[in-house]
Parts: sequence; structure tokens; C-alpha cells
Amino acid sequence: MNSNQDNNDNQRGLLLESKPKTKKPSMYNVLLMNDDYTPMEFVVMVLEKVFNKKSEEANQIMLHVHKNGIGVCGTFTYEVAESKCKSVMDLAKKNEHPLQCTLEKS
Ligand code: TYC
Repeated sequence: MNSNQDNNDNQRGLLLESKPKTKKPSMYNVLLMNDDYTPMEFVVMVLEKVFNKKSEEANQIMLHVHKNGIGVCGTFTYEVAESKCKSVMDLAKKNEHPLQCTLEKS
């Protein structure tokens, strides 16, 4: 049997057993595409500068993309993923390389 205090709280719409309502944001993979023209060193430089990768990991990711055609550079919230993707495309365009990058929901 509820106490009078519980009944009063319920009538006032207070949640007595509420879960914390924290929603995790959707996450997005930034995907790098292979092509035949972008120099390997340029891709490594992009991975170091835009994705803060150390040279060893940057090289591994670049080689994965080179061999498999596509690869994940990192996973971020939408705004961050979109911004990093734009940075890659801007750098590629400035340097006249056809390097492409896109997002996918993770
Ligand atoms: N395939 C390119 C070459 O042989 C290198 C490369 C790697 C290009 C990864 C793009 O996302 C890329 N020069």
C-alpha cells in the first residue's frame, strides 16, 4: 500500500522511479576511398592532420584503403564526422587530388 506522500507525489506528476533520460548520440564512420592518383604520402598526411593518427597507424589505414578500396578513418558524432570529411575533401581539392571521403552510420 502506498503512503500518502507517494500518492501526493503521483498526483503532482512526479516520477518516483525514473531512469536517467540520457540518449546516446548516433555515431558515424568517416570512410576513405581508394583511387589510382592520390599519392600515398598525401593520404598519410591527411590521416595524421585531420584524424590525429600517429604515422604508423596512418600508414596502416592508408594501406588498408589502397588494398581494399575503402576503410574507416574514425567514428564520431554527426557534426564532427561531417567536419572531418569536409576537411579531407578541401585538402584534396586544394592539392588537386581526386581523394574522396564519405560518412556512414556506424
Ligand atoms: N592508390 C593510391 C596510390 O597507389 C594510394 C591511395 C591510398 C589513394 C588510399 C587513396 O584513400 C586512398 N597512389
